[in-house]
Amino acid sequence: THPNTDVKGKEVDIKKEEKQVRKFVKSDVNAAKQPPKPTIKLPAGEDAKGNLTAVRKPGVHKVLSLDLTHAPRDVNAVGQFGQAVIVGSDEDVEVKRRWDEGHFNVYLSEKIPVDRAIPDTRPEMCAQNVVHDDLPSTSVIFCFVDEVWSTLLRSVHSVLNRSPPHLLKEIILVDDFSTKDYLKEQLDTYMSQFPKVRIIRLKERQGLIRARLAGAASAKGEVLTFLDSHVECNIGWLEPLLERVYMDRKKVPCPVIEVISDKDMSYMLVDNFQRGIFKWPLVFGWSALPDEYIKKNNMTIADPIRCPVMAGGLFSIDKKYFYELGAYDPGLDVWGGENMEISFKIWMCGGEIEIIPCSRVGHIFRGQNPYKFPKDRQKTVERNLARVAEVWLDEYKDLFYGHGYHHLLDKKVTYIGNLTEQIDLRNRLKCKSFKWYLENVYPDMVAPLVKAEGLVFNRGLRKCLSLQKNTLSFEICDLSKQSQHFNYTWMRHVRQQDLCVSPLAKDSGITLQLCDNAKAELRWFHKSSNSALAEHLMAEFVSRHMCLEAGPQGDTLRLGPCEPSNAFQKWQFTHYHSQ
Ligand code: LR7
Ligand code: MN
Repeated sequence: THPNTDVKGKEVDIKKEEKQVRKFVKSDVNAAKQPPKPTIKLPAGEDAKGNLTAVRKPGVHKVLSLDLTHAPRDVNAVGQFGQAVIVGSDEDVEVKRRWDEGHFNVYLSEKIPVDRAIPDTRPEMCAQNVVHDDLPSTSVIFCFVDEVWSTLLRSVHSVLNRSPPHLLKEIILVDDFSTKDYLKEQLDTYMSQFPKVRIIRLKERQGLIRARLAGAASAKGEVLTFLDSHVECNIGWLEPLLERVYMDRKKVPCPVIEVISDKDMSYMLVDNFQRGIFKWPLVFGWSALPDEYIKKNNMTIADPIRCPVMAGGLFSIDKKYFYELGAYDPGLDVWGGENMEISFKIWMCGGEIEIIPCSRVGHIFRGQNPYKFPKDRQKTVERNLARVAEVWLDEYKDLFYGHGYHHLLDKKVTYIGNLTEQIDLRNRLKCKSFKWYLENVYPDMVAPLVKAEGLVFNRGLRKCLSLQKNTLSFEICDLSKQSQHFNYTWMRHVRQQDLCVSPLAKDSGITLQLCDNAKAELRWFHKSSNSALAEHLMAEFVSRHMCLEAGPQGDTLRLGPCEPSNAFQKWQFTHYHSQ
């Protein structure tokens, strides 16, 4: 017998209950700020909506659109149905006092039932969708460090209450060496009432990446489903995810991540057609699908959305496939960058990432991480990102370093650790290039390999820089002469082939050196407009106030104290790709 039958009677009541309150606030959290651009190419065997053109097997049923909570709901409880709660001003002190425990309204969260109802925010057609009867089962993995009691429980209850039992193999809680007492025996005792819940305790702080790996290693389900430990899974969230994996084991589906307010704990709807993207230097963000793309492909709000990168915390993946991909780089520490790593890996090595609008999970977005980083937070995250850039970005890694991470190059080798295994893995899997990824998965990404190029025109002299026989000089500008062509790179090099324009340390002369990313003295600040020293080439490393300057006779090239209006210090490249 299918679980659909024994709970069917309940379905009606609960639906009615949830319809009582449906007040959603359009959220501008993470709203798209980028103007939409080109189209995304489709893989073979799939239509524009991401539906596979091949059907798998007969034996389907309607998505189980129900909340399996059998206990009668306390309709008078605060926060019920995902409503906002206004805390009385007399309680403000308590709210403030407890805020830092989780960097959200911990005080209020405690007053809200751990199994509260939330509004069914799926597009209407989702409830009519069919899924296969023989979907694979999943292990749901929550890793946490010092998570707030009420939100951890609410996360677990939402999975227990809204997942078809036959598909939920187990819930694995990986305690990443929490320091809070309530997360010890008290948590064991509480969870012992649920046979499906298992707790794994790490003996030292591993960070979320290795904590997830520990959870995955002991998972018994065919599919792994990772979730953050402060979420609420919505009605019918699981089946649409598993359906995608079942149809194609290389699909990695993510739910729509909705917003649970950190202040009033209300459950808020997010905009439709949002996909995960990144900007330089590998910063995650959301961006709406281009309108033309939606129209051209006749997309409805319920169709899967192909995603260049995932947010990181919430996704399902075929367990075997996860390991075929080499799981996560275990050298990533604590927090950050792992979503970029797994996203590039999935796309470049033959898989796909999708957001499934019929699957929705609320997440508390916090202003700060509420737990301590064993080392400096900034350093940890940038080190993780540098590992990802070194392994996956090919020649485009310059764009990563060029957007504010030059300093990582100075001591790269010792700083970011050994990458041999990750590079071997990429070769073994015969993954495609990052260029392929940009062209096929994220064509609207702007990724010029140099910042500027062409002739280097000096405004005062009205001549161009030329490099002949290892010597720099000035000539009448002539685009047809290769000797006058230079690049201004992301490393901030003024470069022709392997040679870089370099200040001489001793006098204020200029020389040429073999380009070397690790040599900070080869870096020149240059902005073509919008700065006090527009068009200047500033030798930051030598002195903050020294600029490249042509002699009025065109016979010298030297460093001089920067002067905003000195035309002999103004240099212009023929073409600028980026500012
Ligand atoms: O050392 C740690 N050990 C842990 O177990 C640090 C964290 N954790 C746990 C933590 O308790 C939580 O359950 O790991 C989970 C994620 O940590 P958060 O909630 O502090 O992360 P986040 O929500 O701020 O950040 C997003 O990016 C992270 C790092 O790259 C992870 O991928 C998170 O899972 C991810 N969260 C989401 O994708 C939810 C939507 C956010 C957006 C956009
Ligand atoms: Mn989170």
